[in-house]
This record gives sequence, C-alpha cells and structure tokens, in this order.
Amino acid sequence: MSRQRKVALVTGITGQDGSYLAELLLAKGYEVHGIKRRSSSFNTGRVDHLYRDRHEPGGASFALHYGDLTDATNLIRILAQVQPTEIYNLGAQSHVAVSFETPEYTANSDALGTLRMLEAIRILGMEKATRFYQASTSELYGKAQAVPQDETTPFYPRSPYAAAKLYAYWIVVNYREAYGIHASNGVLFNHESPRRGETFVTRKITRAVAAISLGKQECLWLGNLDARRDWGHARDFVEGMWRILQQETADDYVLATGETHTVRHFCDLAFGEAGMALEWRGQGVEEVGIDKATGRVVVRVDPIYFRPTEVELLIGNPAKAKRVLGWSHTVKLPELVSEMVASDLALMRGESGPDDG
Ligand code: NDP
Ligand code: GDR
Repeated sequence: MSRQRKVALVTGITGQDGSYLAELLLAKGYEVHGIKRRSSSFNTGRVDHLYRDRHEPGGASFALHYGDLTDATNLIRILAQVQPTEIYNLGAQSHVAVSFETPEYTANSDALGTLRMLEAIRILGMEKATRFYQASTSELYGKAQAVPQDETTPFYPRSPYAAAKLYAYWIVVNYREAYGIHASNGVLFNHESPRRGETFVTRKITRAVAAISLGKQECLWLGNLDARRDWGHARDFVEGMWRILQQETADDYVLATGETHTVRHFCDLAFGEAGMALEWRGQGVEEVGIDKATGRVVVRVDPIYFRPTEVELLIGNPAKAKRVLGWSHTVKLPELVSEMVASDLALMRGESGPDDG
C-alpha cells in the first residue's frame, strides 16, 4: 500500500469528533475530505473555521461533499472521486436515548452505513489502497460483564444504538478477515469537549451551569444521576484514532481514561466551576441538588430522561492502546469540565462563537 499520498475521507466531519480530527489531519499535512448532510439550516458550524479560499495556497486541502450513510451510490461516487488513503467512519445517529425513538433509522445509518462504506471499498477494488477506521463504542459493553472493560470483555448492547454499533463492529472484523482490508475498530469510551452536542449529558450540564449562573435558567432537569461514565477529552481521542490507522496491521483498540465518575459528580464539578457548591438531598426521582450558598434547588430529576434499558457503569482499560499505540489521555476530568463551563459561559455572554472552544 502506498503511504505517499495522505488523503483522508471523514464521515461525520460536522460532528464533535469529526471537527477535531479534521484539524489534526490538516496539521499533519493531509488533504481532508468530509461528508456533510444536506440540512435546511447550517450544520457546518464546527468546521467552518477550516475553510479557506480554494485559490489560496493550501486552500484545496479541505473539501466537503454532500452525502449520507444511507445512500450507497453516493458513497461509492465520493470514494471513487476522492480515492482516500484513510477513511474515518465517524458518521452516525450517535444519541443513545434518541435511538429508542428512531431504531430503524439508527440501524440504517450506524449498522448498514458501515457496511455500505466497506462494500464501496470492495466494489471499487480499493481493498489495498485505503485504511478504514470504525467509530466503535463502549456502549457495546452495555450491561457490563466485567470491570474494567478491555478488548476481551464480552459485549451486551442495551440500546438500538449499541445493537447497530455491534453489527458495525463485527462487519469491520469480518471484512478485515475476509478481504484483507486494513480495517480497525476504535472502541472509544465517552469523550467530551466544548463542541459536544448540546443534548449529551455533559454539555447539557455545562450549558445549564452557565445559564443558571447568568440568571437565564432556573433549574437543570436530568435523568439517571447514578450512571457512571469514563469521560475523556475528544481532542485526545481523535489522536488515538489516527494512531490506530498508522499501524502496519489492523486491529481493535479500547481508548479510555481508566477512571469512572457519576453524572452527579460531573454536576458537582461543573457547578463548582461557577462558584456553586451543591448539596444532594432525597433519593430517586425526589433527589435534588441544592446550591448551598442560596438554598436554591438547581438540579432536579425528571424520569422522562430515564432510558428503557440503561448502561449503569463504564470504565475502560486502555492498556493495549498504551502499549501498542503509545496513546494515553492527557486531559483529566476537572480540566475538561473547567474548559466546557468556561466555553459555555463565554458563548452565553456572547463573547465567542461555537467553534472557539
Ligand atoms: P456527533 O453526534 O457529534 O456527530 C455525528 C456525525 O455524524 C455528524 O457529523 C452527523 O451529521 C453525522 N451523521 C449522522 N447521521 C448521518 C448519516 N445518516 N449520514 C452521514 N452522516 C451522518 O458524534 P461524535 O462526534 O460525538 O461521535 C463520532 C462517532 O463516534 C459516532 O459514530 C459516535 O457514535 C461514535 N462514538 C462517540 C463517542 C463519544 O463519546 N463522543 C464514544 C464512542 C463512539 P450532522 O452534523 O448533520 O448531524
Ligand atoms: P451516552 O451519553 O449515552 O453515554 O452515549 P449521554 O451523555 O447521552 O449519557 C450519559 C449518561 O448520562 C445519563 N443521563 C443523561 N443523559 C442525557 N443525554 N440527558 C440527561 O438529561 C441525562 N441524565 C442522566 C444517561 O442516562 C447516561 O447513563 C455517548 C454517545 O456519545 C454515544 O454515541 C457513545 O457511543 C457513548 O457515549 C460512548
């Protein structure tokens, strides 16, 4: 396989990870192509800063193509046109709770979408010409069969999202074994940033902290406060994705921080960033978070946010990634929370745009 050309194709480039990955690849001298979906409103806010006039020096190194993972002919055409040497399949309906509402669409984009990308490689005879990264997830462990979870831990998906990603994981393994495609899974634990989608719990919390502290919101309504997650910074994790594709042999890797914390603890840290110390009272749906200084209830539980089946505890063991890839996270949770709250405060004060994070 020629490693001279450095041309990357990123699905999901308009998402959190896609935007950080595009920055990383451009900095490494790649020509970066991304697939964006047609939308009735602007959806490129996270990557707009990467555009340059294509007539300027280096201006042709970043390009977006309209497309969708549910549209096979479109994917084949883009692959044929771009001839990527590396493909990062980050596109997905990525919200676990939403997948219970849209299970068929989630399966179509997340499971079959991955198959369509792999088939496009095969149809075009690009098996030896490109490497493939699949955005697999710690949600595969679901009802965790062991703690901490590593590459050998059995999967037990707990949502339509996780079931779709399970298919994607195994079809990647199968195409690697059947056709010799350099295809790898990164089994990534939760990673966040100021660019995190607004309805994931971390960003929902940091936005609410900013709004409450500026007097624009009364209270934050959440679901399961006891859920435990292994949260890292997205910028660290896209570095891991790139390292996975630089290996001579394709393989599957867990990327995680190795620490786990409850949603409640994340709230403690986030409200603390805005000078509010929380006291927790009550239990279950009656539990509330009270700002100790003022006695105001700033967090409440609404069962509408409970999931039909929940993933209670995730904690990853990234030892293989450390050993083989030389990868480990650099940003600890307090630093991540601090960056997210500061960014949301600046956004809400109108001091910065959504991509300044
Ligand atoms: P986001 O939800 O921020 O981004 C998802 C991206 O996929 C967006 O660009 C979105 O486009 C695009 N997309 C959605 N549906 C389609 C479709 N049918 N066809 C083409 N593109 C589509 O996710 P993240 O950046 O956080 O995650 C990236 C990937 O990694 C996802 O596959 C996710 O499931 C997976 N993952 C994420 C983890 C995390 O903690 N962030 C952990 C483990 C895995 P649009 O902007 O138009 O909506
Ligand atoms: P997750 O992320 O499901 O882990 O999937 P999310 O932030 O949505 O939930 C984390 C945990 O917080 C609990 N929770 C709430 N979640 C949301 N969204 N909103 C709430 O109000 C709320 N209250 C409590 C959830 O029940 C859950 O336990 C993310 C996505 O990025 C996936 O694409 C990715 O694969 C996994 O991380 C790893």
